[in-house]
Amino acid sequence: MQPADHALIIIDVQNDFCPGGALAVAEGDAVVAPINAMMDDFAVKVLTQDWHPADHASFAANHPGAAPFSMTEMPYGPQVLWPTHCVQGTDGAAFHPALRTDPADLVIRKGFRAAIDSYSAFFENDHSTPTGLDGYLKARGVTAVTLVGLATDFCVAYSAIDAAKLGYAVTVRMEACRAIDLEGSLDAAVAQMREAGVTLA
Ligand code: VGL
Ligand code: ZN
Repeated sequence: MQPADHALIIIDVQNDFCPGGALAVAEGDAVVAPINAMMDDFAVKVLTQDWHPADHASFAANHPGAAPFSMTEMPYGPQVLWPTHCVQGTDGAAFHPALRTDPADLVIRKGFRAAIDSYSAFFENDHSTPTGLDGYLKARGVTAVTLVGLATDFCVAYSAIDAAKLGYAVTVRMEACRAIDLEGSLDAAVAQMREAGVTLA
């Protein structure tokens, strides 16, 4: 059992990020078994859920002529244009059916504002709009977080770096994560996490 002030944050283990999904991560479903096994070791357990309206600005389909995985400029900076994924209320947005969700204390949804994407569980992609997770964890006396889930190089990495900036002791359990790996994004994310003081286990 981990100390009571140590939370497990399970990032986006949703059907669309698993094989057969709209933005499938290779072996995305391989994270389910290790995550299920870890859950009972943590006093505080949080699930995040990518949760977009159909008109979300991160979808290539909402930018005429734009190809999925191309880049665009948003008011808050560069943004990858993704295949349409995790649309609110769809099966693709649901958690993987084998993921244990009953033990979770909190489900935090992100990316629900049409004009702004949110990779991190703490802040949207403008790096300033909070999701509320920091307040929740601080109110529960959490000082350390372990992150697992999908995808290593986007939502897990952004969440880990934000958590470190917010003062948490941060561990990413790499065996319980899988990456999209878009043009070297995994290597870059690993370097940025190390730079931020994140422990990669
Ligand atoms: C994610 C791209 C778009 C993720 C979410 O969970 O890593 N990646 N939306
Ligand atoms: Zn998304």
